[in-house]
Amino acid sequence: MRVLFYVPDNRITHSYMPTLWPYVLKSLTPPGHSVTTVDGNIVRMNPEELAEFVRREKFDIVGIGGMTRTIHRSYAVADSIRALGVPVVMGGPHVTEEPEEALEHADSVACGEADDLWPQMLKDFEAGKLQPIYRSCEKPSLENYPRIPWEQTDFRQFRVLPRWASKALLMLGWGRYDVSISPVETGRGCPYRCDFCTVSPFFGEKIRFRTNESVIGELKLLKSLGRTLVFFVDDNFAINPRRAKSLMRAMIEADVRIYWVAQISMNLLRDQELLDLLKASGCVCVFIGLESVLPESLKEVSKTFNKPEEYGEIIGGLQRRGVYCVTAFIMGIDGDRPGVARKTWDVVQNWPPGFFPVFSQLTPLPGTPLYKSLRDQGRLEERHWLNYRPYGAAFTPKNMTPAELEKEVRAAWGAAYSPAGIYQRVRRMRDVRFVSKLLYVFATLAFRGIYFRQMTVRAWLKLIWQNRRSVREVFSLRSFTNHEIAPISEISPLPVQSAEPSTVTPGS
Ligand code: B12
Ligand code: SF4
Repeated sequence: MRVLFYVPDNRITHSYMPTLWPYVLKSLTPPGHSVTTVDGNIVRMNPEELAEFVRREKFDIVGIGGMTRTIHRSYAVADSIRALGVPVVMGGPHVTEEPEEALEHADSVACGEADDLWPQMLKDFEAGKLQPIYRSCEKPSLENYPRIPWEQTDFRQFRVLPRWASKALLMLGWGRYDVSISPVETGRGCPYRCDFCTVSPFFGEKIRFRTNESVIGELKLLKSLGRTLVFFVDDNFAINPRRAKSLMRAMIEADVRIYWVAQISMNLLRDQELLDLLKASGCVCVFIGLESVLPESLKEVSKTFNKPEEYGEIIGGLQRRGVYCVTAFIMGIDGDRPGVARKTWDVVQNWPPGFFPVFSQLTPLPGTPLYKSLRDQGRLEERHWLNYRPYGAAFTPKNMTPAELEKEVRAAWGAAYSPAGIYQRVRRMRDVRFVSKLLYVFATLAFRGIYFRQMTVRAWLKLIWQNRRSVREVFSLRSFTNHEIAPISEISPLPVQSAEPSTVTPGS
């Protein structure tokens, strides 16, 4: 059989790393089938062009990803492909919650984790017995996680830097800064059950981990392929601190030395030993869901383990070790009122400067407690995903209008990523050395692109000109003599202790 996996395009951003599910499912595909993956954020095709590609390449079946944000695109391409008579299967968090809706566009839907379902779906398809719905009864153990054949992947598609910049780095002997990101999962599940999040309902509250050996094997493979940065896509990498420490020690012991980023909730980042190990094992950036600086809003979304009064200190603790952070905020929570962007920025701008703030509006995703409660209150735009509007409010906020909410999100991005906002942070990095500063400014401008459209060379040149004060600061003389935030090459391993994994301690 010839299988095509298609990652739907979001029509805004480029893909800077492979999306994991097609690679996991490919490695679980029984021998005798050929699997091709197309990422719509790399190869931009409209539904008709994709259908033409499917016809030309004679695919027998097409698997399409189904997340809420891009589900309208998934359905559009599925309709075009099915019009050719080629069957479509779908999977992912959205269609797991809305299988009936998905079946209006697909022949079959995998609900939940599909590690065990996919081989069965393929077998049934070959036998002409494809079922409409496949549902996993048990969450798959990750003890026997498949080996992903990354050596078969053409990573050149997933560039972060433009080609000329990669070449320039290579010529300057700074090839290690040519960021190339690879996704790796080490565990699934989260016990925290934040109201807006699909992870606990989808992956379950019980956490399952891969073995240290399996993760290290994958990291070594990626390193051998010249990959420079790993994104641990676990939703909370340190959810079991003892296990996280054990894995990081094992990475140090095995001398893996690949830089990595991960998502970790802020309550777990109080642990100084954990922070030391992050640094020692190569962590360069942590994604933290701070959500709000207002305790009343955190309470509304059941995330009171976040303590706003600790945010600055925790970010500082990471930065002292040369670890940057992406701080994610949600606006439109019931505690929020007009002016929330200003309130947030007033707090955030005083934090140690090496962070990248991102803002989104609260989004009711199907299957979450938030979704159910807004629906019960009649405040939900039903099936809002079919009428997708980037950063549009899909519900009626309690203390503002939807338009006011959209304005707040815009104001937050505007404050954080205006030339003045960026310079405010870069200026406070006076004591930081050149490479770190340069990377920070480049990454800041790239993060700006999540909200503001800036895909062309012209847009980037304009951006650089607008931010010339920050650029000047990067190239100032003091940048070449300072070293306060360690550059990412200075990873000094800690003494290695036991690398034995331990049992789960949720909620710690
Ligand atoms: C990495 C990640 C990202 C990366 C994606 C980059 C990339 N190239 O991968 C970044 C940071 C860019 C990102 C962005 C966003 N993300 Co995100 N992200 C994740 C994260 C943490 C990991 C995804 C992953 O690799 N998982 C591991 C794989 C193996 O699991 P999986 O994708 O679910 O696939 C399994 C099954 O679902 C199934 N399956 C999936 N697809 C298919 C298709 C077929 C045909 C079949 C048979 C089976 C199948 O099989 C797989 C194996 O079991 C997940 C949370 C999570 N743990 O999954 C959130 C998650 C997917 N993201 C989410 C959201 C909301 C977003 C954003 C909208 C956030 C925002 N406010 O902007 C954006 C939108 C991105 C876009 N497409 O435009 C939600 C989606 C919920 C939903 N209902 O859709 C999740 C679940 C997190 C959450 N808090 O709820 N994200
Ligand atoms: S801690 Fe993160 S992954 Fe876990 S439920 Fe909350 S938002 Fe989701």
